[in-house]
Amino acid sequence: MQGATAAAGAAANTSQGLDVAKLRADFPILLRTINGHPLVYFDSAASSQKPTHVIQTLTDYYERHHANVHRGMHTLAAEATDMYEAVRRKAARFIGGVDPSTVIFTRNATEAINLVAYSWGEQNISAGDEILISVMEHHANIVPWVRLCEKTGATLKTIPLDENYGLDLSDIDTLINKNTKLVALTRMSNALGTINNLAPIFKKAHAVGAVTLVDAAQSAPHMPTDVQELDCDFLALSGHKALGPTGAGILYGKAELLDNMPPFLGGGEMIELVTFEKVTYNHVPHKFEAGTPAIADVVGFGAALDYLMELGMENIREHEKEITAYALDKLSQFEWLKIYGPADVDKRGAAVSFTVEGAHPHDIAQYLDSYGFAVRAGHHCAQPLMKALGVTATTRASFYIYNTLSEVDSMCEALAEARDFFKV
Ligand code: C6P
Repeated sequence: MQGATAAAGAAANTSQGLDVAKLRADFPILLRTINGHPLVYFDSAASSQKPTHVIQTLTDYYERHHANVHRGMHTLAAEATDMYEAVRRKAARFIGGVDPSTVIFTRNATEAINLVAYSWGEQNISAGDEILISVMEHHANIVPWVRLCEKTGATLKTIPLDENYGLDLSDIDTLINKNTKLVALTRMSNALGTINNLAPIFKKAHAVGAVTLVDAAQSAPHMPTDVQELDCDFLALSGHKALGPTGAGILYGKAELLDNMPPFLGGGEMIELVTFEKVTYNHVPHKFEAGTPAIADVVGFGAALDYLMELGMENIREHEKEITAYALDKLSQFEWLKIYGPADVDKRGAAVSFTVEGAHPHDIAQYLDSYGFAVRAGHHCAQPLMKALGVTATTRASFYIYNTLSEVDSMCEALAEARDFFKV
């Protein structure tokens, strides 16, 4: 591949509001070479890379402040507790300025959705009820509901895809009916990039008394999030996709729902009074944070939120629109490549899935890796979606704040070479 690695390494585009060349220096991993080529990290939808600010915050926490939270009377315990609780306030601001007590720390979006399925679901769902999701959901927003339906005798319904890889809402007034108890939808598909306009759907859900949940795992790291604007009752996200460490995510829930839900896990910290006969519970959010939490990861997540809010979520969205539009334009010039996802960047985020005629998506990913490109290939934990698309897998390039147009150019060169290599 001619000159592609140098172009990828140089990577100095500035888009409105983001000084990409400058911020790339904050990500030490971008200095790595992979198979002799500069790393081009196009797998942020799976997990983003971490800026020095986050890495140093983790180190500083462990070197200077670590103790268990909410338990000790000593200075370090107070410091750790203050740092941990400060992140709750930050996260509350990040999702639209909610009451911090409505923000629960979980390990990730998966755990947040499961918390709702167990705690809210088992109390509120019974035989005859309906839960509505969509065909484009990640397994994290499918499996907990399938399991809940198996346990309770409720029925799982799905919103199909339309021809533009959006939600087909033509039957929405049938799909949302008096039996609907929960509507749980992704704001952005990890495998199509589609951004869903959820508020009108949630309005219909609320009109029949249903509860609404947003899977914001893919949207929250990439665009502004406002739970009031989304009109949702629950929202789940993962910190590790938003520059934070693995091990810290959040569940937001409306106070009246959280107050009335039983705990998810039992143990230390979530109780008020324990006897062998009876247990009473701590108030929200502690009722849902049994055991020692991932304190350092939460503190690191706070540093990631600072970094993102400093850049500005609108600026991040604009940068990603620019790079996605560029990638879609370049990729759509290959007649042997098929893109799965909306063509309109106003309706999609920065995860671009595609297949190359005559080559398996895994082979394409491996070929790209030989030139230092990290992309994901597979079903993207969205097997029902793959079935609806009529494929078993796609290759996915997903972009974030540190990616540049020249990196996209390089990938396109490598793809053209891969096509020649695999062509029969
Ligand atoms: N998607 C991807 O490569 P966790 O694993 O809990 O942090 O996130 C789960 C999850 C939930 N919803 C959506 C829309 C997601 O994309 C993901 C994670 C990664 O696409 C890993 S499978």
